[in-house]
Amino acid sequence: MEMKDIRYEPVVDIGKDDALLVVDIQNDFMPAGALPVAQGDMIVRGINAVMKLFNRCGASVVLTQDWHPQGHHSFASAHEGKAPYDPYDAPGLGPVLWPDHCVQGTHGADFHPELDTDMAHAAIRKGYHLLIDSYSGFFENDMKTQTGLEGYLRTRGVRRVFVCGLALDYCVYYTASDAMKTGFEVYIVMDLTRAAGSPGDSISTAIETLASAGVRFVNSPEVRHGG
Ligand code: VGL
Ligand code: ZN
Repeated sequence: MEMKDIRYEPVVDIGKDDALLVVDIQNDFMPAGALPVAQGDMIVRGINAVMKLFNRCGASVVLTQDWHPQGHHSFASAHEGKAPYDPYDAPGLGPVLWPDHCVQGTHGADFHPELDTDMAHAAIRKGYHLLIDSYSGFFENDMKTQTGLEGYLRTRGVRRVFVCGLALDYCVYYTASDAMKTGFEVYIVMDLTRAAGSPGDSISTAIETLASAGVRFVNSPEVRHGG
């Protein structure tokens, strides 16, 4: 399934039991960053606008932040003879290794300077265990260690989550699919996401898997105030 085959929802009205998840809008995922996502900077203004909309609607806004210790095992540099984007498969890691990125306390791990973080009610950090990655905002890649996001959303009465941010084929993908598994209704705000595109089929695999899991797709102009 390709991007052009996606069926988009008509207007979606936002209310109190909705949450916007803004995934990994951090310097290292920007075009000049360590793990660049093409056009990653082009979605920041649109995300600010939709965060504002969710605030006006009484809905929740949560940021996620990739937050690795130095020497994290998702980094190629932690493995003898490996280069960034080399295939790698180990429990909680892979399918590829990454350049060093989003190291705790560095500029690369900071949110994009133009992201209006004042509009967020909470931020969830992930990927801070040395030996295991966490693409999803909900679970680490061992598929059982919780970040606490599910509890946060549940205790606030959230039923639907809207996911935007970076990267569509990794952290957005895993966040959306774990949100489905956890029992939320899930929408991806497609115009406010961009993909890493590595390996080559990662984008089509992601959207196909999400669509067949029941995830819905929408664009931000169709996301409106419920009134
Ligand atoms: C991500 C690769 C490694 C992401 C994070 O935010 O999509 N991708 N760490
Ligand atoms: Zn990472």
